Amino acid sequence: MSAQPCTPLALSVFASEVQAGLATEGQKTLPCRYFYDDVGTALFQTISLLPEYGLTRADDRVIRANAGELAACLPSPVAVLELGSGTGRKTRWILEALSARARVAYYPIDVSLTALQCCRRELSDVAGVVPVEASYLEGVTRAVSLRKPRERILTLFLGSTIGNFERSEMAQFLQEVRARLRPGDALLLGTDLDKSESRMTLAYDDPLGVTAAFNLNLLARINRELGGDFVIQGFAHQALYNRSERRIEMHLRSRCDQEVFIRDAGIAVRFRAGETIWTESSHKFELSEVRRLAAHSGFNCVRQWVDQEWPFAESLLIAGATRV
Ligand code: AVJ
Repeated sequence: MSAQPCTPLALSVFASEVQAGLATEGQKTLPCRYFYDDVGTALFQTISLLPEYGLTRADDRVIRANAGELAACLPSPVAVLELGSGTGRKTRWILEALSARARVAYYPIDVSLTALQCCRRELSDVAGVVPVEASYLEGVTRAVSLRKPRERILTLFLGSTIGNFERSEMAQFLQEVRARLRPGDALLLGTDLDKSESRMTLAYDDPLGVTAAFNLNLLARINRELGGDFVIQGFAHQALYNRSERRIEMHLRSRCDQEVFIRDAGIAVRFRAGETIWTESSHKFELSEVRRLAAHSGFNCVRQWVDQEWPFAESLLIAGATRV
């Protein structure tokens, strides 16, 4: 999770992605990656405390309950990599279980320096923390280059972040991770499972409006960092469950006909009343689907642990002998 403001180079990437997503015919979009500036990160942390949003607590519970069994599945020594480490809270259970056998190296990978500093502060007592400030794949490349002889790698991809990818892009991304690993290395993948529609829509449209603020912050961030003039009250948060795609879609719906200028993206954008910006997809999974996804990405799924209170799965994938 991040804590920008963007550096000048990253800012021009942000500007061009905003331009590409909004200055277009048809459905307007914005990448969900940009939710996580300091304000968005704090709002997401609040979401994870809401009774309606059980995902983060379920992730934490399954890991905590099964960390010992997970460690028993892996030979020693192990180096742990984490994609999008955030504050590293759930990671403590895994590092503790592994470090009962041997000292563990932990490479949190995040684009946010604030998140990495937090990880180092929180986890230095249980592991040798080596922060890697990079995108996911670049970070994996860098971390594996520091591998010690005989060391196995366990990569963590938790919190159902994989659910934010398009389904067609999930296997492709995991293949890229697999290509950087060796046979026998492991990937622990957290996925939110399908549940009743009412539970899911409430989780993404909570009565306090925290998720609405999280979604709308994307427009406020464009105003702050790219010189936009969005009137925030002119848009409404919307969370829809798409049953055939098995995903929650978050949108920002224009309440009226309006035009918005975004100085640093060099665009003027017209909205019709009711028109939306699609900001996030949060895919939900079946257990068998995760096993299939693993197989298509060059991994074998050897264990799956599920939280009963809030259906959520942790799947342990082992890199196979051949890449795909
Ligand atoms: C960060 C992937 C866990 O998709 O559920 C929370 C982000 N979006 N509420 C998710 C989010 C709306 C979230 N993850």
